[in-house]
Amino acid sequence: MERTRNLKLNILLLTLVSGLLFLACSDDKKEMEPMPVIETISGTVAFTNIGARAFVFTAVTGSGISTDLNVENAPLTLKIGNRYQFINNAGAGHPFQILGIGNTILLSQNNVEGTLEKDNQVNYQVDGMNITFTLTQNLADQIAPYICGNHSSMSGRINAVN
Ligand SMILES: [Cu+2]
Repeated sequence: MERTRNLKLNILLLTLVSGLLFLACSDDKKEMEPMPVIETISGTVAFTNIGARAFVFTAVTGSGISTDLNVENAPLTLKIGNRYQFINNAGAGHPFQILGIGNTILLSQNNVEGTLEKDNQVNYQVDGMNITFTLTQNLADQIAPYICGNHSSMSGRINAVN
């Protein structure tokens, strides 16, 4: 009888100790969690098209984003770490894509899935003809031109800056 009780006590103690250890470890893990996902949009850019020849940016608001308005396939400058919304007034016939090095597709407005669309920190969202994403360092490291998913002549440079 005494032995069984001792065994039970030991098991109880072991359970308690391992429980405490687990809690201690979970606390450590909390500090290792990635940065919070950014939801606030810093800057927006609206654009339209000139036939199948060019994208043309028509309006920029907010901060972190700059470009030349009403210029064909103008370069875009985006500050790293900010979240942006692209308003595509060119329509579904001109899906906006952001390419990566070696012409991989990082983000794509059409049914092609870009390699960073599921990235938690990029937090890519499509809302009608608008796309929203965060320019993470990882995305910035890979970023190459923007391009239309249907017309390769509709393309311009993206400069990711600090
Ligand atoms: Cu197009």
